Amino acid sequence: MAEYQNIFTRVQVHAPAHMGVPLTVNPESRVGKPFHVHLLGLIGDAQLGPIYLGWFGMASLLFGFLAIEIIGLNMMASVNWSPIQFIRQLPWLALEPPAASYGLKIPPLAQGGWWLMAGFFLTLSILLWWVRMYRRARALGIGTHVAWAFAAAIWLYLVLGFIRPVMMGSWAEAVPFGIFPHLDWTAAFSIRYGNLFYNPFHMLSIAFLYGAALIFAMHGATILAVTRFGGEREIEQIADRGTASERAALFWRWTMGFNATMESIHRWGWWFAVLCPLTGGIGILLTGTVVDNWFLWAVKHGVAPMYPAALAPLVDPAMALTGATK
Ligand code: 07D
Ligand code: 07D
Repeated sequence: MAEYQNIFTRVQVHAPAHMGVPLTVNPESRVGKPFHVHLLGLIGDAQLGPIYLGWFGMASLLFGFLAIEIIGLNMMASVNWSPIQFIRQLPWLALEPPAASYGLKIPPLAQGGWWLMAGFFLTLSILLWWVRMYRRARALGIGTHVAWAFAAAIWLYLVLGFIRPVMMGSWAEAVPFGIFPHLDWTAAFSIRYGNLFYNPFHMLSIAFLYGAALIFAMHGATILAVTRFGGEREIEQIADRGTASERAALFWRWTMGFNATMESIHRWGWWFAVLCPLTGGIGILLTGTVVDNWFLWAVKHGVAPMYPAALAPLVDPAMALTGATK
């Protein structure tokens, strides 16, 4: 039995490198002499290269490098240019957005200007990478599903760092760059807006996050379970009956009465993954713009119970504010 508990890919193709379909436009962009790496073959295709180096990809890498460079040098400056402290404290270091007093104005470099510049370059880099994915898919004559799934993640990223801060009128609302600092921001954001757990779009986002993990676990496990019948060769399996694909389907029909198909399971996976950041972005966009306190919102709509009157009457702190802060 143990031989079928396959963790690593067990079959590696040892054949002359495959150059891929001929390119009609920019054939010179596909560069590098391909070679085989055994270790890569354990987790994927053993052949490395050739890679497509188009202008969008190159520009994306350049702007991405600029962004990381700005973030890294600012972090380095924050530890007095000590390489040892930089490594030791890296998870805690940050490049913070400007203070609220600057609103949406361009602040001096050391007061958040570097943050704005790094964010600009990072966004440019991400958008250019999206264009690369879209154009490579079109060049191959395949669907653009990967690009649109990536776009869903970019939507959440843009809401967090650009769209919502602009709607709130301040860059200070945006996420800082840094490993733990961005977690501190996430926790502070939840508390400031009355506990994000009561945001129904956060609930939806979590359901799709867990759902995507569950669906991928079920699909990955099912396919691995039928590799002894050649189940990973999906194309033949869709057409041929009485084979791995059918056993996989029957397993689920027997255990839960219903089964996905070779086609539909991938639609389930795509939609759950895409809906996670899509609903999440809606939830973040509503926070502070439409709803100021998700707990009080939930009480009002009968989702959460009000604390007993005996425990001090609950007042939204934001409601008690007067003057400019309100
Ligand atoms: C496995 C694909 C590979 C990608 C990796 C991430 C960088 C950042 C930059 C030091 C699954 C590469 C990381 C390039 C280095 C600097 C300045 C994807 C895989 C390995 N987060 N987050 C992480 C980002 C937000 C949250 C880890 C990015 C929101 C929580 C990593 C963004 C909120 C936890 C990271 C972003 C939030 C994390 C692992 C952008 C709400 C964790 C990520 C651009 C959504 C976990 C210390 C991972 C952790 C974690 C990156 C946004 C919450 C550093 C790039 C603002 C609660 N986040 N995050 O594996 O260990 O993703 O944190 O929006 O617990 Mg985050
Ligand atoms: C971040 C999309 C952007 C990323 C891009 C990638 C690079 C690097 C480099 C490959 C992830 C760019 C890549 C630049 C490439 C290399 C090397 C997607 C991103 C474009 N929450 N929460 C979510 C849970 C709490 C809070 C979503 C769980 C608390 C905030 C998710 C719990 C508080 C936000 C989720 C929990 C809180 C979220 C993220 C449990 C903190 C968000 C989905 C069990 C105290 C975000 C609506 C996602 C959101 C979000 C899960 C608890 C705060 C479902 C399971 C109550 C502020 N939370 N959360 O896809 O959308 O992220 O909320 O407690 O902003 Mg939460």
